[in-house]
Order: sequence, then structure tokens, then C-alpha cells
Amino acid sequence: MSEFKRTFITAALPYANGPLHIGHLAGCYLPADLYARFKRLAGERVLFICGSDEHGVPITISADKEGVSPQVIVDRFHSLNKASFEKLGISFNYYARTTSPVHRETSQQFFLTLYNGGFLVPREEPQLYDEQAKMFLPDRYVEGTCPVCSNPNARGDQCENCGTYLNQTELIDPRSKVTGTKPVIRPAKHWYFALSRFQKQLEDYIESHRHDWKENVLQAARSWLKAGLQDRPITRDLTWGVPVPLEGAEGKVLYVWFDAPIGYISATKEALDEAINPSSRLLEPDEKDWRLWWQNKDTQWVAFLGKDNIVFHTILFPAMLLGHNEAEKEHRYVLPQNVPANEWMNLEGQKLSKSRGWTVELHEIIERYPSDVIRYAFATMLPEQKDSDFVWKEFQARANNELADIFGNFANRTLTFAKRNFDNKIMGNRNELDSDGSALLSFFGTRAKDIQGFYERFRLRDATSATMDLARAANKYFNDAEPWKLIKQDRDKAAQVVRSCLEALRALAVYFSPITPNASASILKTLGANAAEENWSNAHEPKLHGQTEIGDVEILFPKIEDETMEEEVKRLQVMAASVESREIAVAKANASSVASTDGASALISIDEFKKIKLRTAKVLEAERVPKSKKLIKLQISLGEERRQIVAGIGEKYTPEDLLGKTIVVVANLQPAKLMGNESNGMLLAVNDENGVVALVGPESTAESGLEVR
Ligand code: B3M
Ligand code: ZN
Repeated sequence: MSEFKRTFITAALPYANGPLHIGHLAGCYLPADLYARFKRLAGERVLFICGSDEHGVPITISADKEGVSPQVIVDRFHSLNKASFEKLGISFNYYARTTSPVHRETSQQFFLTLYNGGFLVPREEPQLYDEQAKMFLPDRYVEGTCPVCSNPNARGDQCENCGTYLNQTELIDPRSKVTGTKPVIRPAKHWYFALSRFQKQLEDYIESHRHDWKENVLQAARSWLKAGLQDRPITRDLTWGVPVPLEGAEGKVLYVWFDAPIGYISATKEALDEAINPSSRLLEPDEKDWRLWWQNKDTQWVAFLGKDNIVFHTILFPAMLLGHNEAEKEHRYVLPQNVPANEWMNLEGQKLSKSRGWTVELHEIIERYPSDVIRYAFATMLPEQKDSDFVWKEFQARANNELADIFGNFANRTLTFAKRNFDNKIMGNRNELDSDGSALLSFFGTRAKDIQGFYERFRLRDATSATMDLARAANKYFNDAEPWKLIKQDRDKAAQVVRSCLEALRALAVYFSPITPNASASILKTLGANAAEENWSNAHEPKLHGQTEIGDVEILFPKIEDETMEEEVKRLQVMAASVESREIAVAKANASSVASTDGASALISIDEFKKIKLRTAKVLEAERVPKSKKLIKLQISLGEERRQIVAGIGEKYTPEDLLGKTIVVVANLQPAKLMGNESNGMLLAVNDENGVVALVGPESTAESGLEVR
């Protein structure tokens, strides 16, 4: 048992700007749910909350792209994601939205407390401004090269590649996401959070957890602290968000990473309000005070989240809470007691990528497989210590060879045998087990303590496989006891064996219930067991009532066919290929918009033609873009200059065909990205309706870099 009286569990609030995928499930939401369900089963008081993060530039960019208001986007994806979580059995006590009135008020109040405490100070600093769009470019509205790792596509607030949290003016070669132009620098007034004042306190906080936090989490937090904390602007020039509650701050909203974590607090308030969340009536009366979950030293807060959110939960938000605690000493917030963030989950050997179509979305997978199967299979593949790889074949193996063949099989053979031979009833009394059956149950009791330890230390993969080992032991007992022989020789002994199996099955249903809640509930129902009497530490004690009618036996885990897995892989490839064709089309369209200045007149002037810089180029290196049929990545020389271009010629040419060739390229084309590869220029080729027929090149040898006109 932990030293705390209750556990408050949060899962990062996903942006409501798109569907969630399996990476989110494995990185954050399934581990959070396994833990929450385990804790409840262990008899602890739990509040588990989440919700949609509905502010911030990721949302407004999606809205801009579709030409709709941000409200349309967040309504759509809030419902979709909430429904996916429900179907997957993620047992939030409440799923909030950060556009709610309670959240607006809570965030503004939090801001004002920090402001009045002197932790938020206005400053005028240079910001990036898009002159064409006439707007400042907060966060993801600007991209550029990361000053730390040189990733050319770092965003204005964070580099996804190396995780560095950036100030937008640090970006090298910034470009506006709105117009593609190079922004200018203009001063703007913003409120800065005095993060630097918390350096020492945060160092102490992080080091106080050096023995109970995961290594990846400690490392991320330490590297931030090591770089030295700087004050950060926490307001933005945007209209979508929580308005800054100060005079003179019109047209400004709170930075999304300022308001989103406060969303945990506002979600708690809503979760406990019966008018908003009727199920909160199930809580004890004293648990309905939100401060009990936030400002009570007997409460531990465990924050689940993905890798890229670590610093916000171990540094930025803790500092905001510490500041609040200093400003309002009579109400002191707790800091996260643990932040068990996972690493990434890849998909069939490649990085998951929504933009490249290499993804499996939750609202889709849940339509194709039972939620228990998804939960079990993913629980065995969580990226807890390092990145993991989701492979459909392995999904099938986990579902069939483990879940169905071990746990499912034990349930099925036990129930079928009992019904067939003992008149559909549970025989005898709860203490009439044979000695090996008793031994099996006490082994369960011992192992349950070890598994509890795995859960407590967030080793959920280990917890899952150790739970499956219990089902293995139960099958072994069944095999060794041979009830099908015994029934012919000694019916009383056979009855004891069957009763032992039924008790073992009941116990297994309890142990599996954090992982496969539906199957577990169905087994308990079939056995006429009272789920309310069950908990983690008493599950191994025999409890079934004699003479209880055994309910219908259903197949708990249907097997997954080979063809189904082949279809899944095929589906991925088709999706990725269609994204690829679309990218090629877009790149060509961009090229043609440079070439044609005015769509109305077919003829162009010589000056217009001269705008296109055609050059000879020599192919120095060529390789296929992985997983692409069409794309070849070329390193070319344009005289002095070396460049990379990506061309859709892979169905006609092999990389070897191209080496050493002299080709003609459009040298002043806007750079484009094809399947994640930068292309700086376009080669010319002759095309018919089926695609590329031949490359264009000089008829006799020519140096590279020469003008073509
Ligand atoms: N919405 C980032 C994300 O969805 C962000 C998390 C907020 S948690 C307070 O990855
Ligand atoms: Zn970087």
C-alpha cells in the first residue's frame, strides 16, 4: 500500500485537432488506464481525468487549412476522440474540454494570482511578424532550422527532433506557415513567466525523485535544468484561446501550454460537480471538494503523458504551481508525484507519421477488433523503457497465441467441462478444493503481490506478462489434474478439481480486469460472482457459491486470421502511397504556378520565361526513398553547388541508371518535401499519361551548372 490516501491520475489532454492514433494509446492513455483500474481494484481512492486541449496553434492551423472556425474543428475531434476512448474502455471519471467556462475562469484566476504575486511581468521583445498576412507568428505558425540540432523543420515553440523548447526568434531561416514568406522582426508586448526564479526549487524537486522516476523522464528534466531556465512569454497575439484578463491586453490570449495544464484543475472541478458530471455522485461526500485532490498532502498526483510533453509537466507547470503556492500560501498545490512518460511506438519498422499516411487511428482500429484484444496486445508492447515497434503479425500472435489460447482457453475448457459434467452448476462448497487446486490459488496470492509491485512501479508490460503467467499456471493445473479421466474414476475428486478451476478462473478474471475489463466482467457474470466483493488482494480466496447456475459460455477472444493481418499491412501501404502521389501532384502544381504567371493568357513573354532558371546538373548519388515505389532521392551538382532533389521517376529508372547522368533541373523552384525528404529543385522529364517516359538532358556532354535557355 502506498503512503498516500488517494491517487489523482491525469492523462495529457490531447489536442482536438485530429484523430488519435495507436502511438497515443501506447504512449499515454492505455498505461494510465491500466494503472487507474489497478488502483481502484486495490481498493484505493482514485480520480482519473482527461479532456480535450482545444486551444493553441495546432487547432487554428487545422481550422485555417479547412477554412472553418476553430470551433468546428474542436467540436468534431472532441467527440471523435472521446468516443474512441469510451470504446476502448479508458475509464476516465470525466473527460473535459478547455473551451469550457469553468476552465476560462480557472485559468484567468490562476494567471491573476501569479500576476499579483509578481511572477508575471510585461516585457516588450522582438517577435516574428508576417507582413503579407499582417500577423504575428506565434508557435507553430513559424518554422525554421533548429539552432541546436539543425532540424530544418523546427517549430516556433519546440523542435520535435531534439525536444528543445525554443524561443521563436532563435530559429535560423524562419519562414511563415501562413504565407511561406520570411517574417520580419517587430517588437510586441507580452507577459513573461519568471521561470528562472524556480531553478533551485525545481532541481531539488527533480532530484528528490531520482529513485522513483523513470530514467528517460529524469534525463529530459535534467537537461532542461542544466541549460538554465529562462523566463518565458506566456501570452500570444491570437484570438483563439483564453483572453488575458488584464487591461491593455486586448487581442491577446494565454499561451496554450499555460492554460492546458490548468485544464487538469478545471477538469477536476467539473468532474466533481454533479450537475456537470452526474457520475460524481458515486464519490464519497468529502471527495467532492476539488482541493482534496490538489491541495492535500495525502493525495498523490500521477501524470501520464507522451515523451514530448515531459518538460511541460516536470518543469513549466510545476513552476507555475510553485509560484501560485508562494503567492497564495494558504492553498498549496501538490506537484506531480510521478510522471511515468513513455517513449515512442513505431509502426511496422517506421516512425508513425500522420502526414505520410503511416498510422493507425484509434477510431478505426476499434471498429475492427474487440477492445480487450487491442488493450492486451498493446499492453505487451508498451514503449516503457525504449521505443517499441507495433507489428501487425505480433498483434495477431499476442491475440491468438496468448489471449485466446491461454486465458481464453482456460475459461472455455473450465466452463464447458463444469457445465457438461455437473448439471450446469457450481459443485460443492468453497473449501472443497483439491490440494493442488489450493496450492494454485495460494500461488496466485503470492504472485499477485509481485504483480502489484510491477503496477506500482509503472512496469505495466511486466504486470501484463506476469498476469498471463497465472493463466498458464491454471492451464497446467487443468492438464495435470486430468479431470476428464478423473470424472470416470472418482466423481467427488473431479468435482473438487472443477471447483478449483472455477475459483482460479474467477481469480484470473479479477487479475485480468485492468487489462481486459469486458472479458473479466463477462466471466464473473457467468460464474455468478459478485464483482463488488472482489479486490486485488483477496482474489485468490475461494468465494463461489455452491449450486450457482453457470451462465452461457461465450468465446471471449475470437481468433484473428492471417488474411486480416495482410489486409492491415496492405491498407498501410495503400495509404502511404496515396499520400505520396498527392505530394508529387502538389509539388508539380507548385512548379506550374511558378511557371505560369497568369492563367488567363497562354503566351508568356521572354522575360517571364527567363524567370525560370534551368540548369544542367550531374547526378552524384541516387537512392530510393524507403517504402516508396516512385521516389528517388538524388544528390546533384550544379557546378559549384550541391543539392538534393527528389523525383518521381522510380518506376522507370533505377538509382544505378541515374548515376553520372547529366540532366536538366529547374533550379529556382520553391523547396518542397516529399515523404519527409527535402527537394530543392525539379528535374525535367518527358511524360505521357502513364508517367515518365524519358529524362531530358543535353544531347552531347556538357558541364553541370550551365544555363539552359
Ligand atoms: N495538448 C500536447 C499533446 O496533445 C498537449 C498536451 C496538454 S497536457 C496539459 O501532445
Ligand atoms: Zn532540434
